Formats: sequence, C-alpha cells, structure tokens
Amino acid sequence: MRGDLIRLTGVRARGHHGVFAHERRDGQDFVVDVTMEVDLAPAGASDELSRTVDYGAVAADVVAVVQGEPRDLVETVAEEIAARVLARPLVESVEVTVHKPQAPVGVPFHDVAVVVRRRTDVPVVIALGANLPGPDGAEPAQTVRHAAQRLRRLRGLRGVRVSRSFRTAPVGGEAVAGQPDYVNAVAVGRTSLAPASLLAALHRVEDDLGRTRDVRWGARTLDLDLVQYGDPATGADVRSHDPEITLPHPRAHERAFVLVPWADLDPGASLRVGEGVVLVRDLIPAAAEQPVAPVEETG
Ligand code: PH2
Ligand code: MG
Ligand code: MG
Repeated sequence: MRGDLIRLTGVRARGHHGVFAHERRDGQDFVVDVTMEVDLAPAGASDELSRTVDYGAVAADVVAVVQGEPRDLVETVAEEIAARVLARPLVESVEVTVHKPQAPVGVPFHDVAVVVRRRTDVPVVIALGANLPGPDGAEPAQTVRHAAQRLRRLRGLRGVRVSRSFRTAPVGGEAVAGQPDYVNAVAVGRTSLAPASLLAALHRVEDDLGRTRDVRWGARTLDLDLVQYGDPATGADVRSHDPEITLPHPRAHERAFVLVPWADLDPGASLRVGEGVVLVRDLIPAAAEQPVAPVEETG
C-alpha cells in the first residue's frame, strides 16, 4: 500500500464462526481491523464526505459479516469483509485482519488472526490522440508512443496493452476545421484507481508531455480520454454524467479514431451505448466515412 490510507481498528462483534459445534452454538468475540487505500486528496480539498469512504459504513459492513452466516474459517470471514469493502467506490485496495482471541487453541495464547490483502481490479479503456508537435519538437506519433510507455508504468494501472497507431482526419466539424491530422491509439488495462484518480493521473501524463489546455476541441500535443471504466458485458461498468468525467465517453461509439484502434487491439471488446451493450467492431461500419489508416512503423 503506497497511497493514502484510512485505518479502522478493533471493531468488535460476536459471531458464530468456527469448526467446532460449541463455537457454532455459543459464539465468541471477533475483532477486525481494516486498512483501505483511498485517494484522500479530493476529500481533503473539498471537505465533502461524498468524496471519501465513510468509515462508519465500513464498520457496519464488518459487523454485518461477523454477525452474519456462520463460517467454519476466519479466512472466509476476512474474504467476505474484503469483498464488501472493495465494492465501495474509491477503495483501491484493502487489508482485513480478523482476530479470534477466544479461539479454542488448547494452550494459553494471546491472539490468533488472519490477514487478507485484496485489490480492486477494473478493466479500463483509454483513448490516446495527438496532432501538434510536443514542446521538444516530438512528432505526434512519437508523443503517442511516449504516452503509451507512461501508461505502462502508471501506478495503479496493470496489464496495459496498446493498439497500433492510426493516422486519422480531425473529427468534429467546424470545431476542428483546418486542424492537422491526428495520430490515435487505444490502450486497455486494469486499474485499482477510482475513475477520478485515474483521470487525474492521465491529466498529469498530458501535462508532462507538454499539453496546454486552451480551447475545448483545440488541436493538442496529447489527449488522453477515459473511454470506459469496468466491463459492460457483465453490467459492471461505471456510468457517470458528471461533466468532469462522463462515462462511458459520450462520443466514443461514433468515432472511428477510437473504434478502429480498439477493435484492432481487442476484437471481442464491447462498449455501452445508452442502455445497450454492443461489440465495438459492429459500430465501425457506421463511422466508415471517417478516414483512419495505420501509421507506418519507422524502425
Ligand atoms: N479528438 C477530438 C476531436 N476530434 N479527431 C480525431 N481524428 N482524433 C482525435 O483524437 C480527436 C478528433 C477531441 O478530443
Ligand atoms: Mg478527446
Ligand atoms: Mg480529453
């Protein structure tokens, strides 16, 4: 755990977990510690409870599991608590310790505990685009390769795979008229970061590679967009209408510069469009008039 933490310790409740009949019958005390990795900067800056994890709610999760369905093993109890805590938005990873100080150990002892560590692991899709040289004169194709490299090393993002790069005509009518062609690619990976934290990390990469934020839809050194967070095929994708972070990306389904690299990388990929879920490759024909061609690889 390398980021900010919320630590809740010594939550005590009575449960009937254990292998022995007398444990099931009589019950005993269980004591639980939970450490959660949560990006605390948004809450610290806004003073809003909705931007962090409510430890009271986590304590209630713990008690519900301890007092709930009796299990043979404390391992199972710990696993269930970890799953509940991880299901809360903003929790990146969790460590759960379940102590059983009255366990039937047979000799005098102080405490016995199990510790499980679990991490959120959500599939994400990121679109990369560039159509201006970088501050050091880097060509857009080079900037996209550089950005891909940064994504592979980003804390909280794992298993990153990046598509080939494609040269694409600017899409967006009036707003983009006269802009140079773009180089676009798509990256997929799995993250433990909450959507807002991942987006903030993408913005830092944009900034580091010379992005200047001036006009909306203006030509840019580098644009990294979060296209999808979670897997819509299992209904587990995040949907957000927050203007700061709209998910899935509201225009991805009609943009060949996203669809073509994405399907090239992952032919079975699916995207939520309204209430439906469609294969990315099936959306390409409707965007066929938008010019997209693989970038020639040089060396
Ligand atoms: N990005 C836009 C607007 N238009 N067109 C292409 N071809 N590629 C882009 O990445 C792109 C665009 C706004 O982000
Ligand atoms: Mg964009
Ligand atoms: Mg953007």
